[in-house]
Amino acid sequence: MTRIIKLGAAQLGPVQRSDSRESVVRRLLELLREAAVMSCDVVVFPELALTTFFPRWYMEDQAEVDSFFEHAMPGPLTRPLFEEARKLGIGFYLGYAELTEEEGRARRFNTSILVDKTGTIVGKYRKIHLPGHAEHEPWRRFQHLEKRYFEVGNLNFNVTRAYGGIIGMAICNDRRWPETYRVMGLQGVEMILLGYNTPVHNPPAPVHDNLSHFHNQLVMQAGAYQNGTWVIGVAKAGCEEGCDMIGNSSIIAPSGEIVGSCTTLGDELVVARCDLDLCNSYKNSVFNFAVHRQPEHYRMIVERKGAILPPE
Ligand code: CDV
Repeated sequence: MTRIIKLGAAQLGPVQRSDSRESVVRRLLELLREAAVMSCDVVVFPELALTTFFPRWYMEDQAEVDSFFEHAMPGPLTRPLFEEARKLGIGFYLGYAELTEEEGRARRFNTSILVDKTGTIVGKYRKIHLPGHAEHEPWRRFQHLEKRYFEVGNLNFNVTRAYGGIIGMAICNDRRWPETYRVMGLQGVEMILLGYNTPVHNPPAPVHDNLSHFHNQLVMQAGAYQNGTWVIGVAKAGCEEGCDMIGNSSIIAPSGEIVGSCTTLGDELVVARCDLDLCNSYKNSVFNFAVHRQPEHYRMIVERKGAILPPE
């Protein structure tokens, strides 16, 4: 029996600072309904899908920062998404800024959730690889203050049994790190869902700017192939508050091939029938970890933050 997930990659065009949450949720609902008409099982929305990418601004007023965060999920403005999902019998992945009370204090994470067809949250992930910087750097054309506004995620790279398969989540910069895929690959992941906000311009390394699309696809295609998993990468794209962001939302098969991708920089749905059993031909052959992976034969390398210790 084949295990098919009909997957909708729901790219969003820009969300401006003046756009209300209500208006963004209306756009998400429209994409959700379009996906339901196409018989999708699950729809993937981008990272921080409910607001503009606010880490591009330096803000000192915590109340202002917190206005970009969700204090509950679902909350009053996002509940319609969950209700519509239940009504249509379709699930979704959603990225948002999470403000929560844990260990007796307010904590802020760049978070994604996986919601099943009954509108129930069945998985949660908090971004681990937070790019950018923590202090104001006025020399930049725009800031990237994720290290200021979020804590590093504390939920590991776990996988969830959902939609008849083994599903993992990651967020944006995580996709550039091989360990993201491998940690989930070692848990048998069959489909990794991830949203991103990626500016074309990279202030610390502008020579990479013309490679931003290539690097986006390179990392996701390699992660898919090397772990025999589907990878779904979904952008918030276009010109947001003067900052150009890449699109190219893609559905990538375990072969590493792109089987569907967005062609615009706006709200756009791309759909593919994803056969989870395609993972097996990679997991059982060239990437049969139990048979061919040789971790016990590597020289033990001890990693320190930012440096690899030389071998003894
Ligand atoms: N939102 C992100 O994590 N963006 C990073 C940028 C800063 C390079 C990314 O990896 O796409």
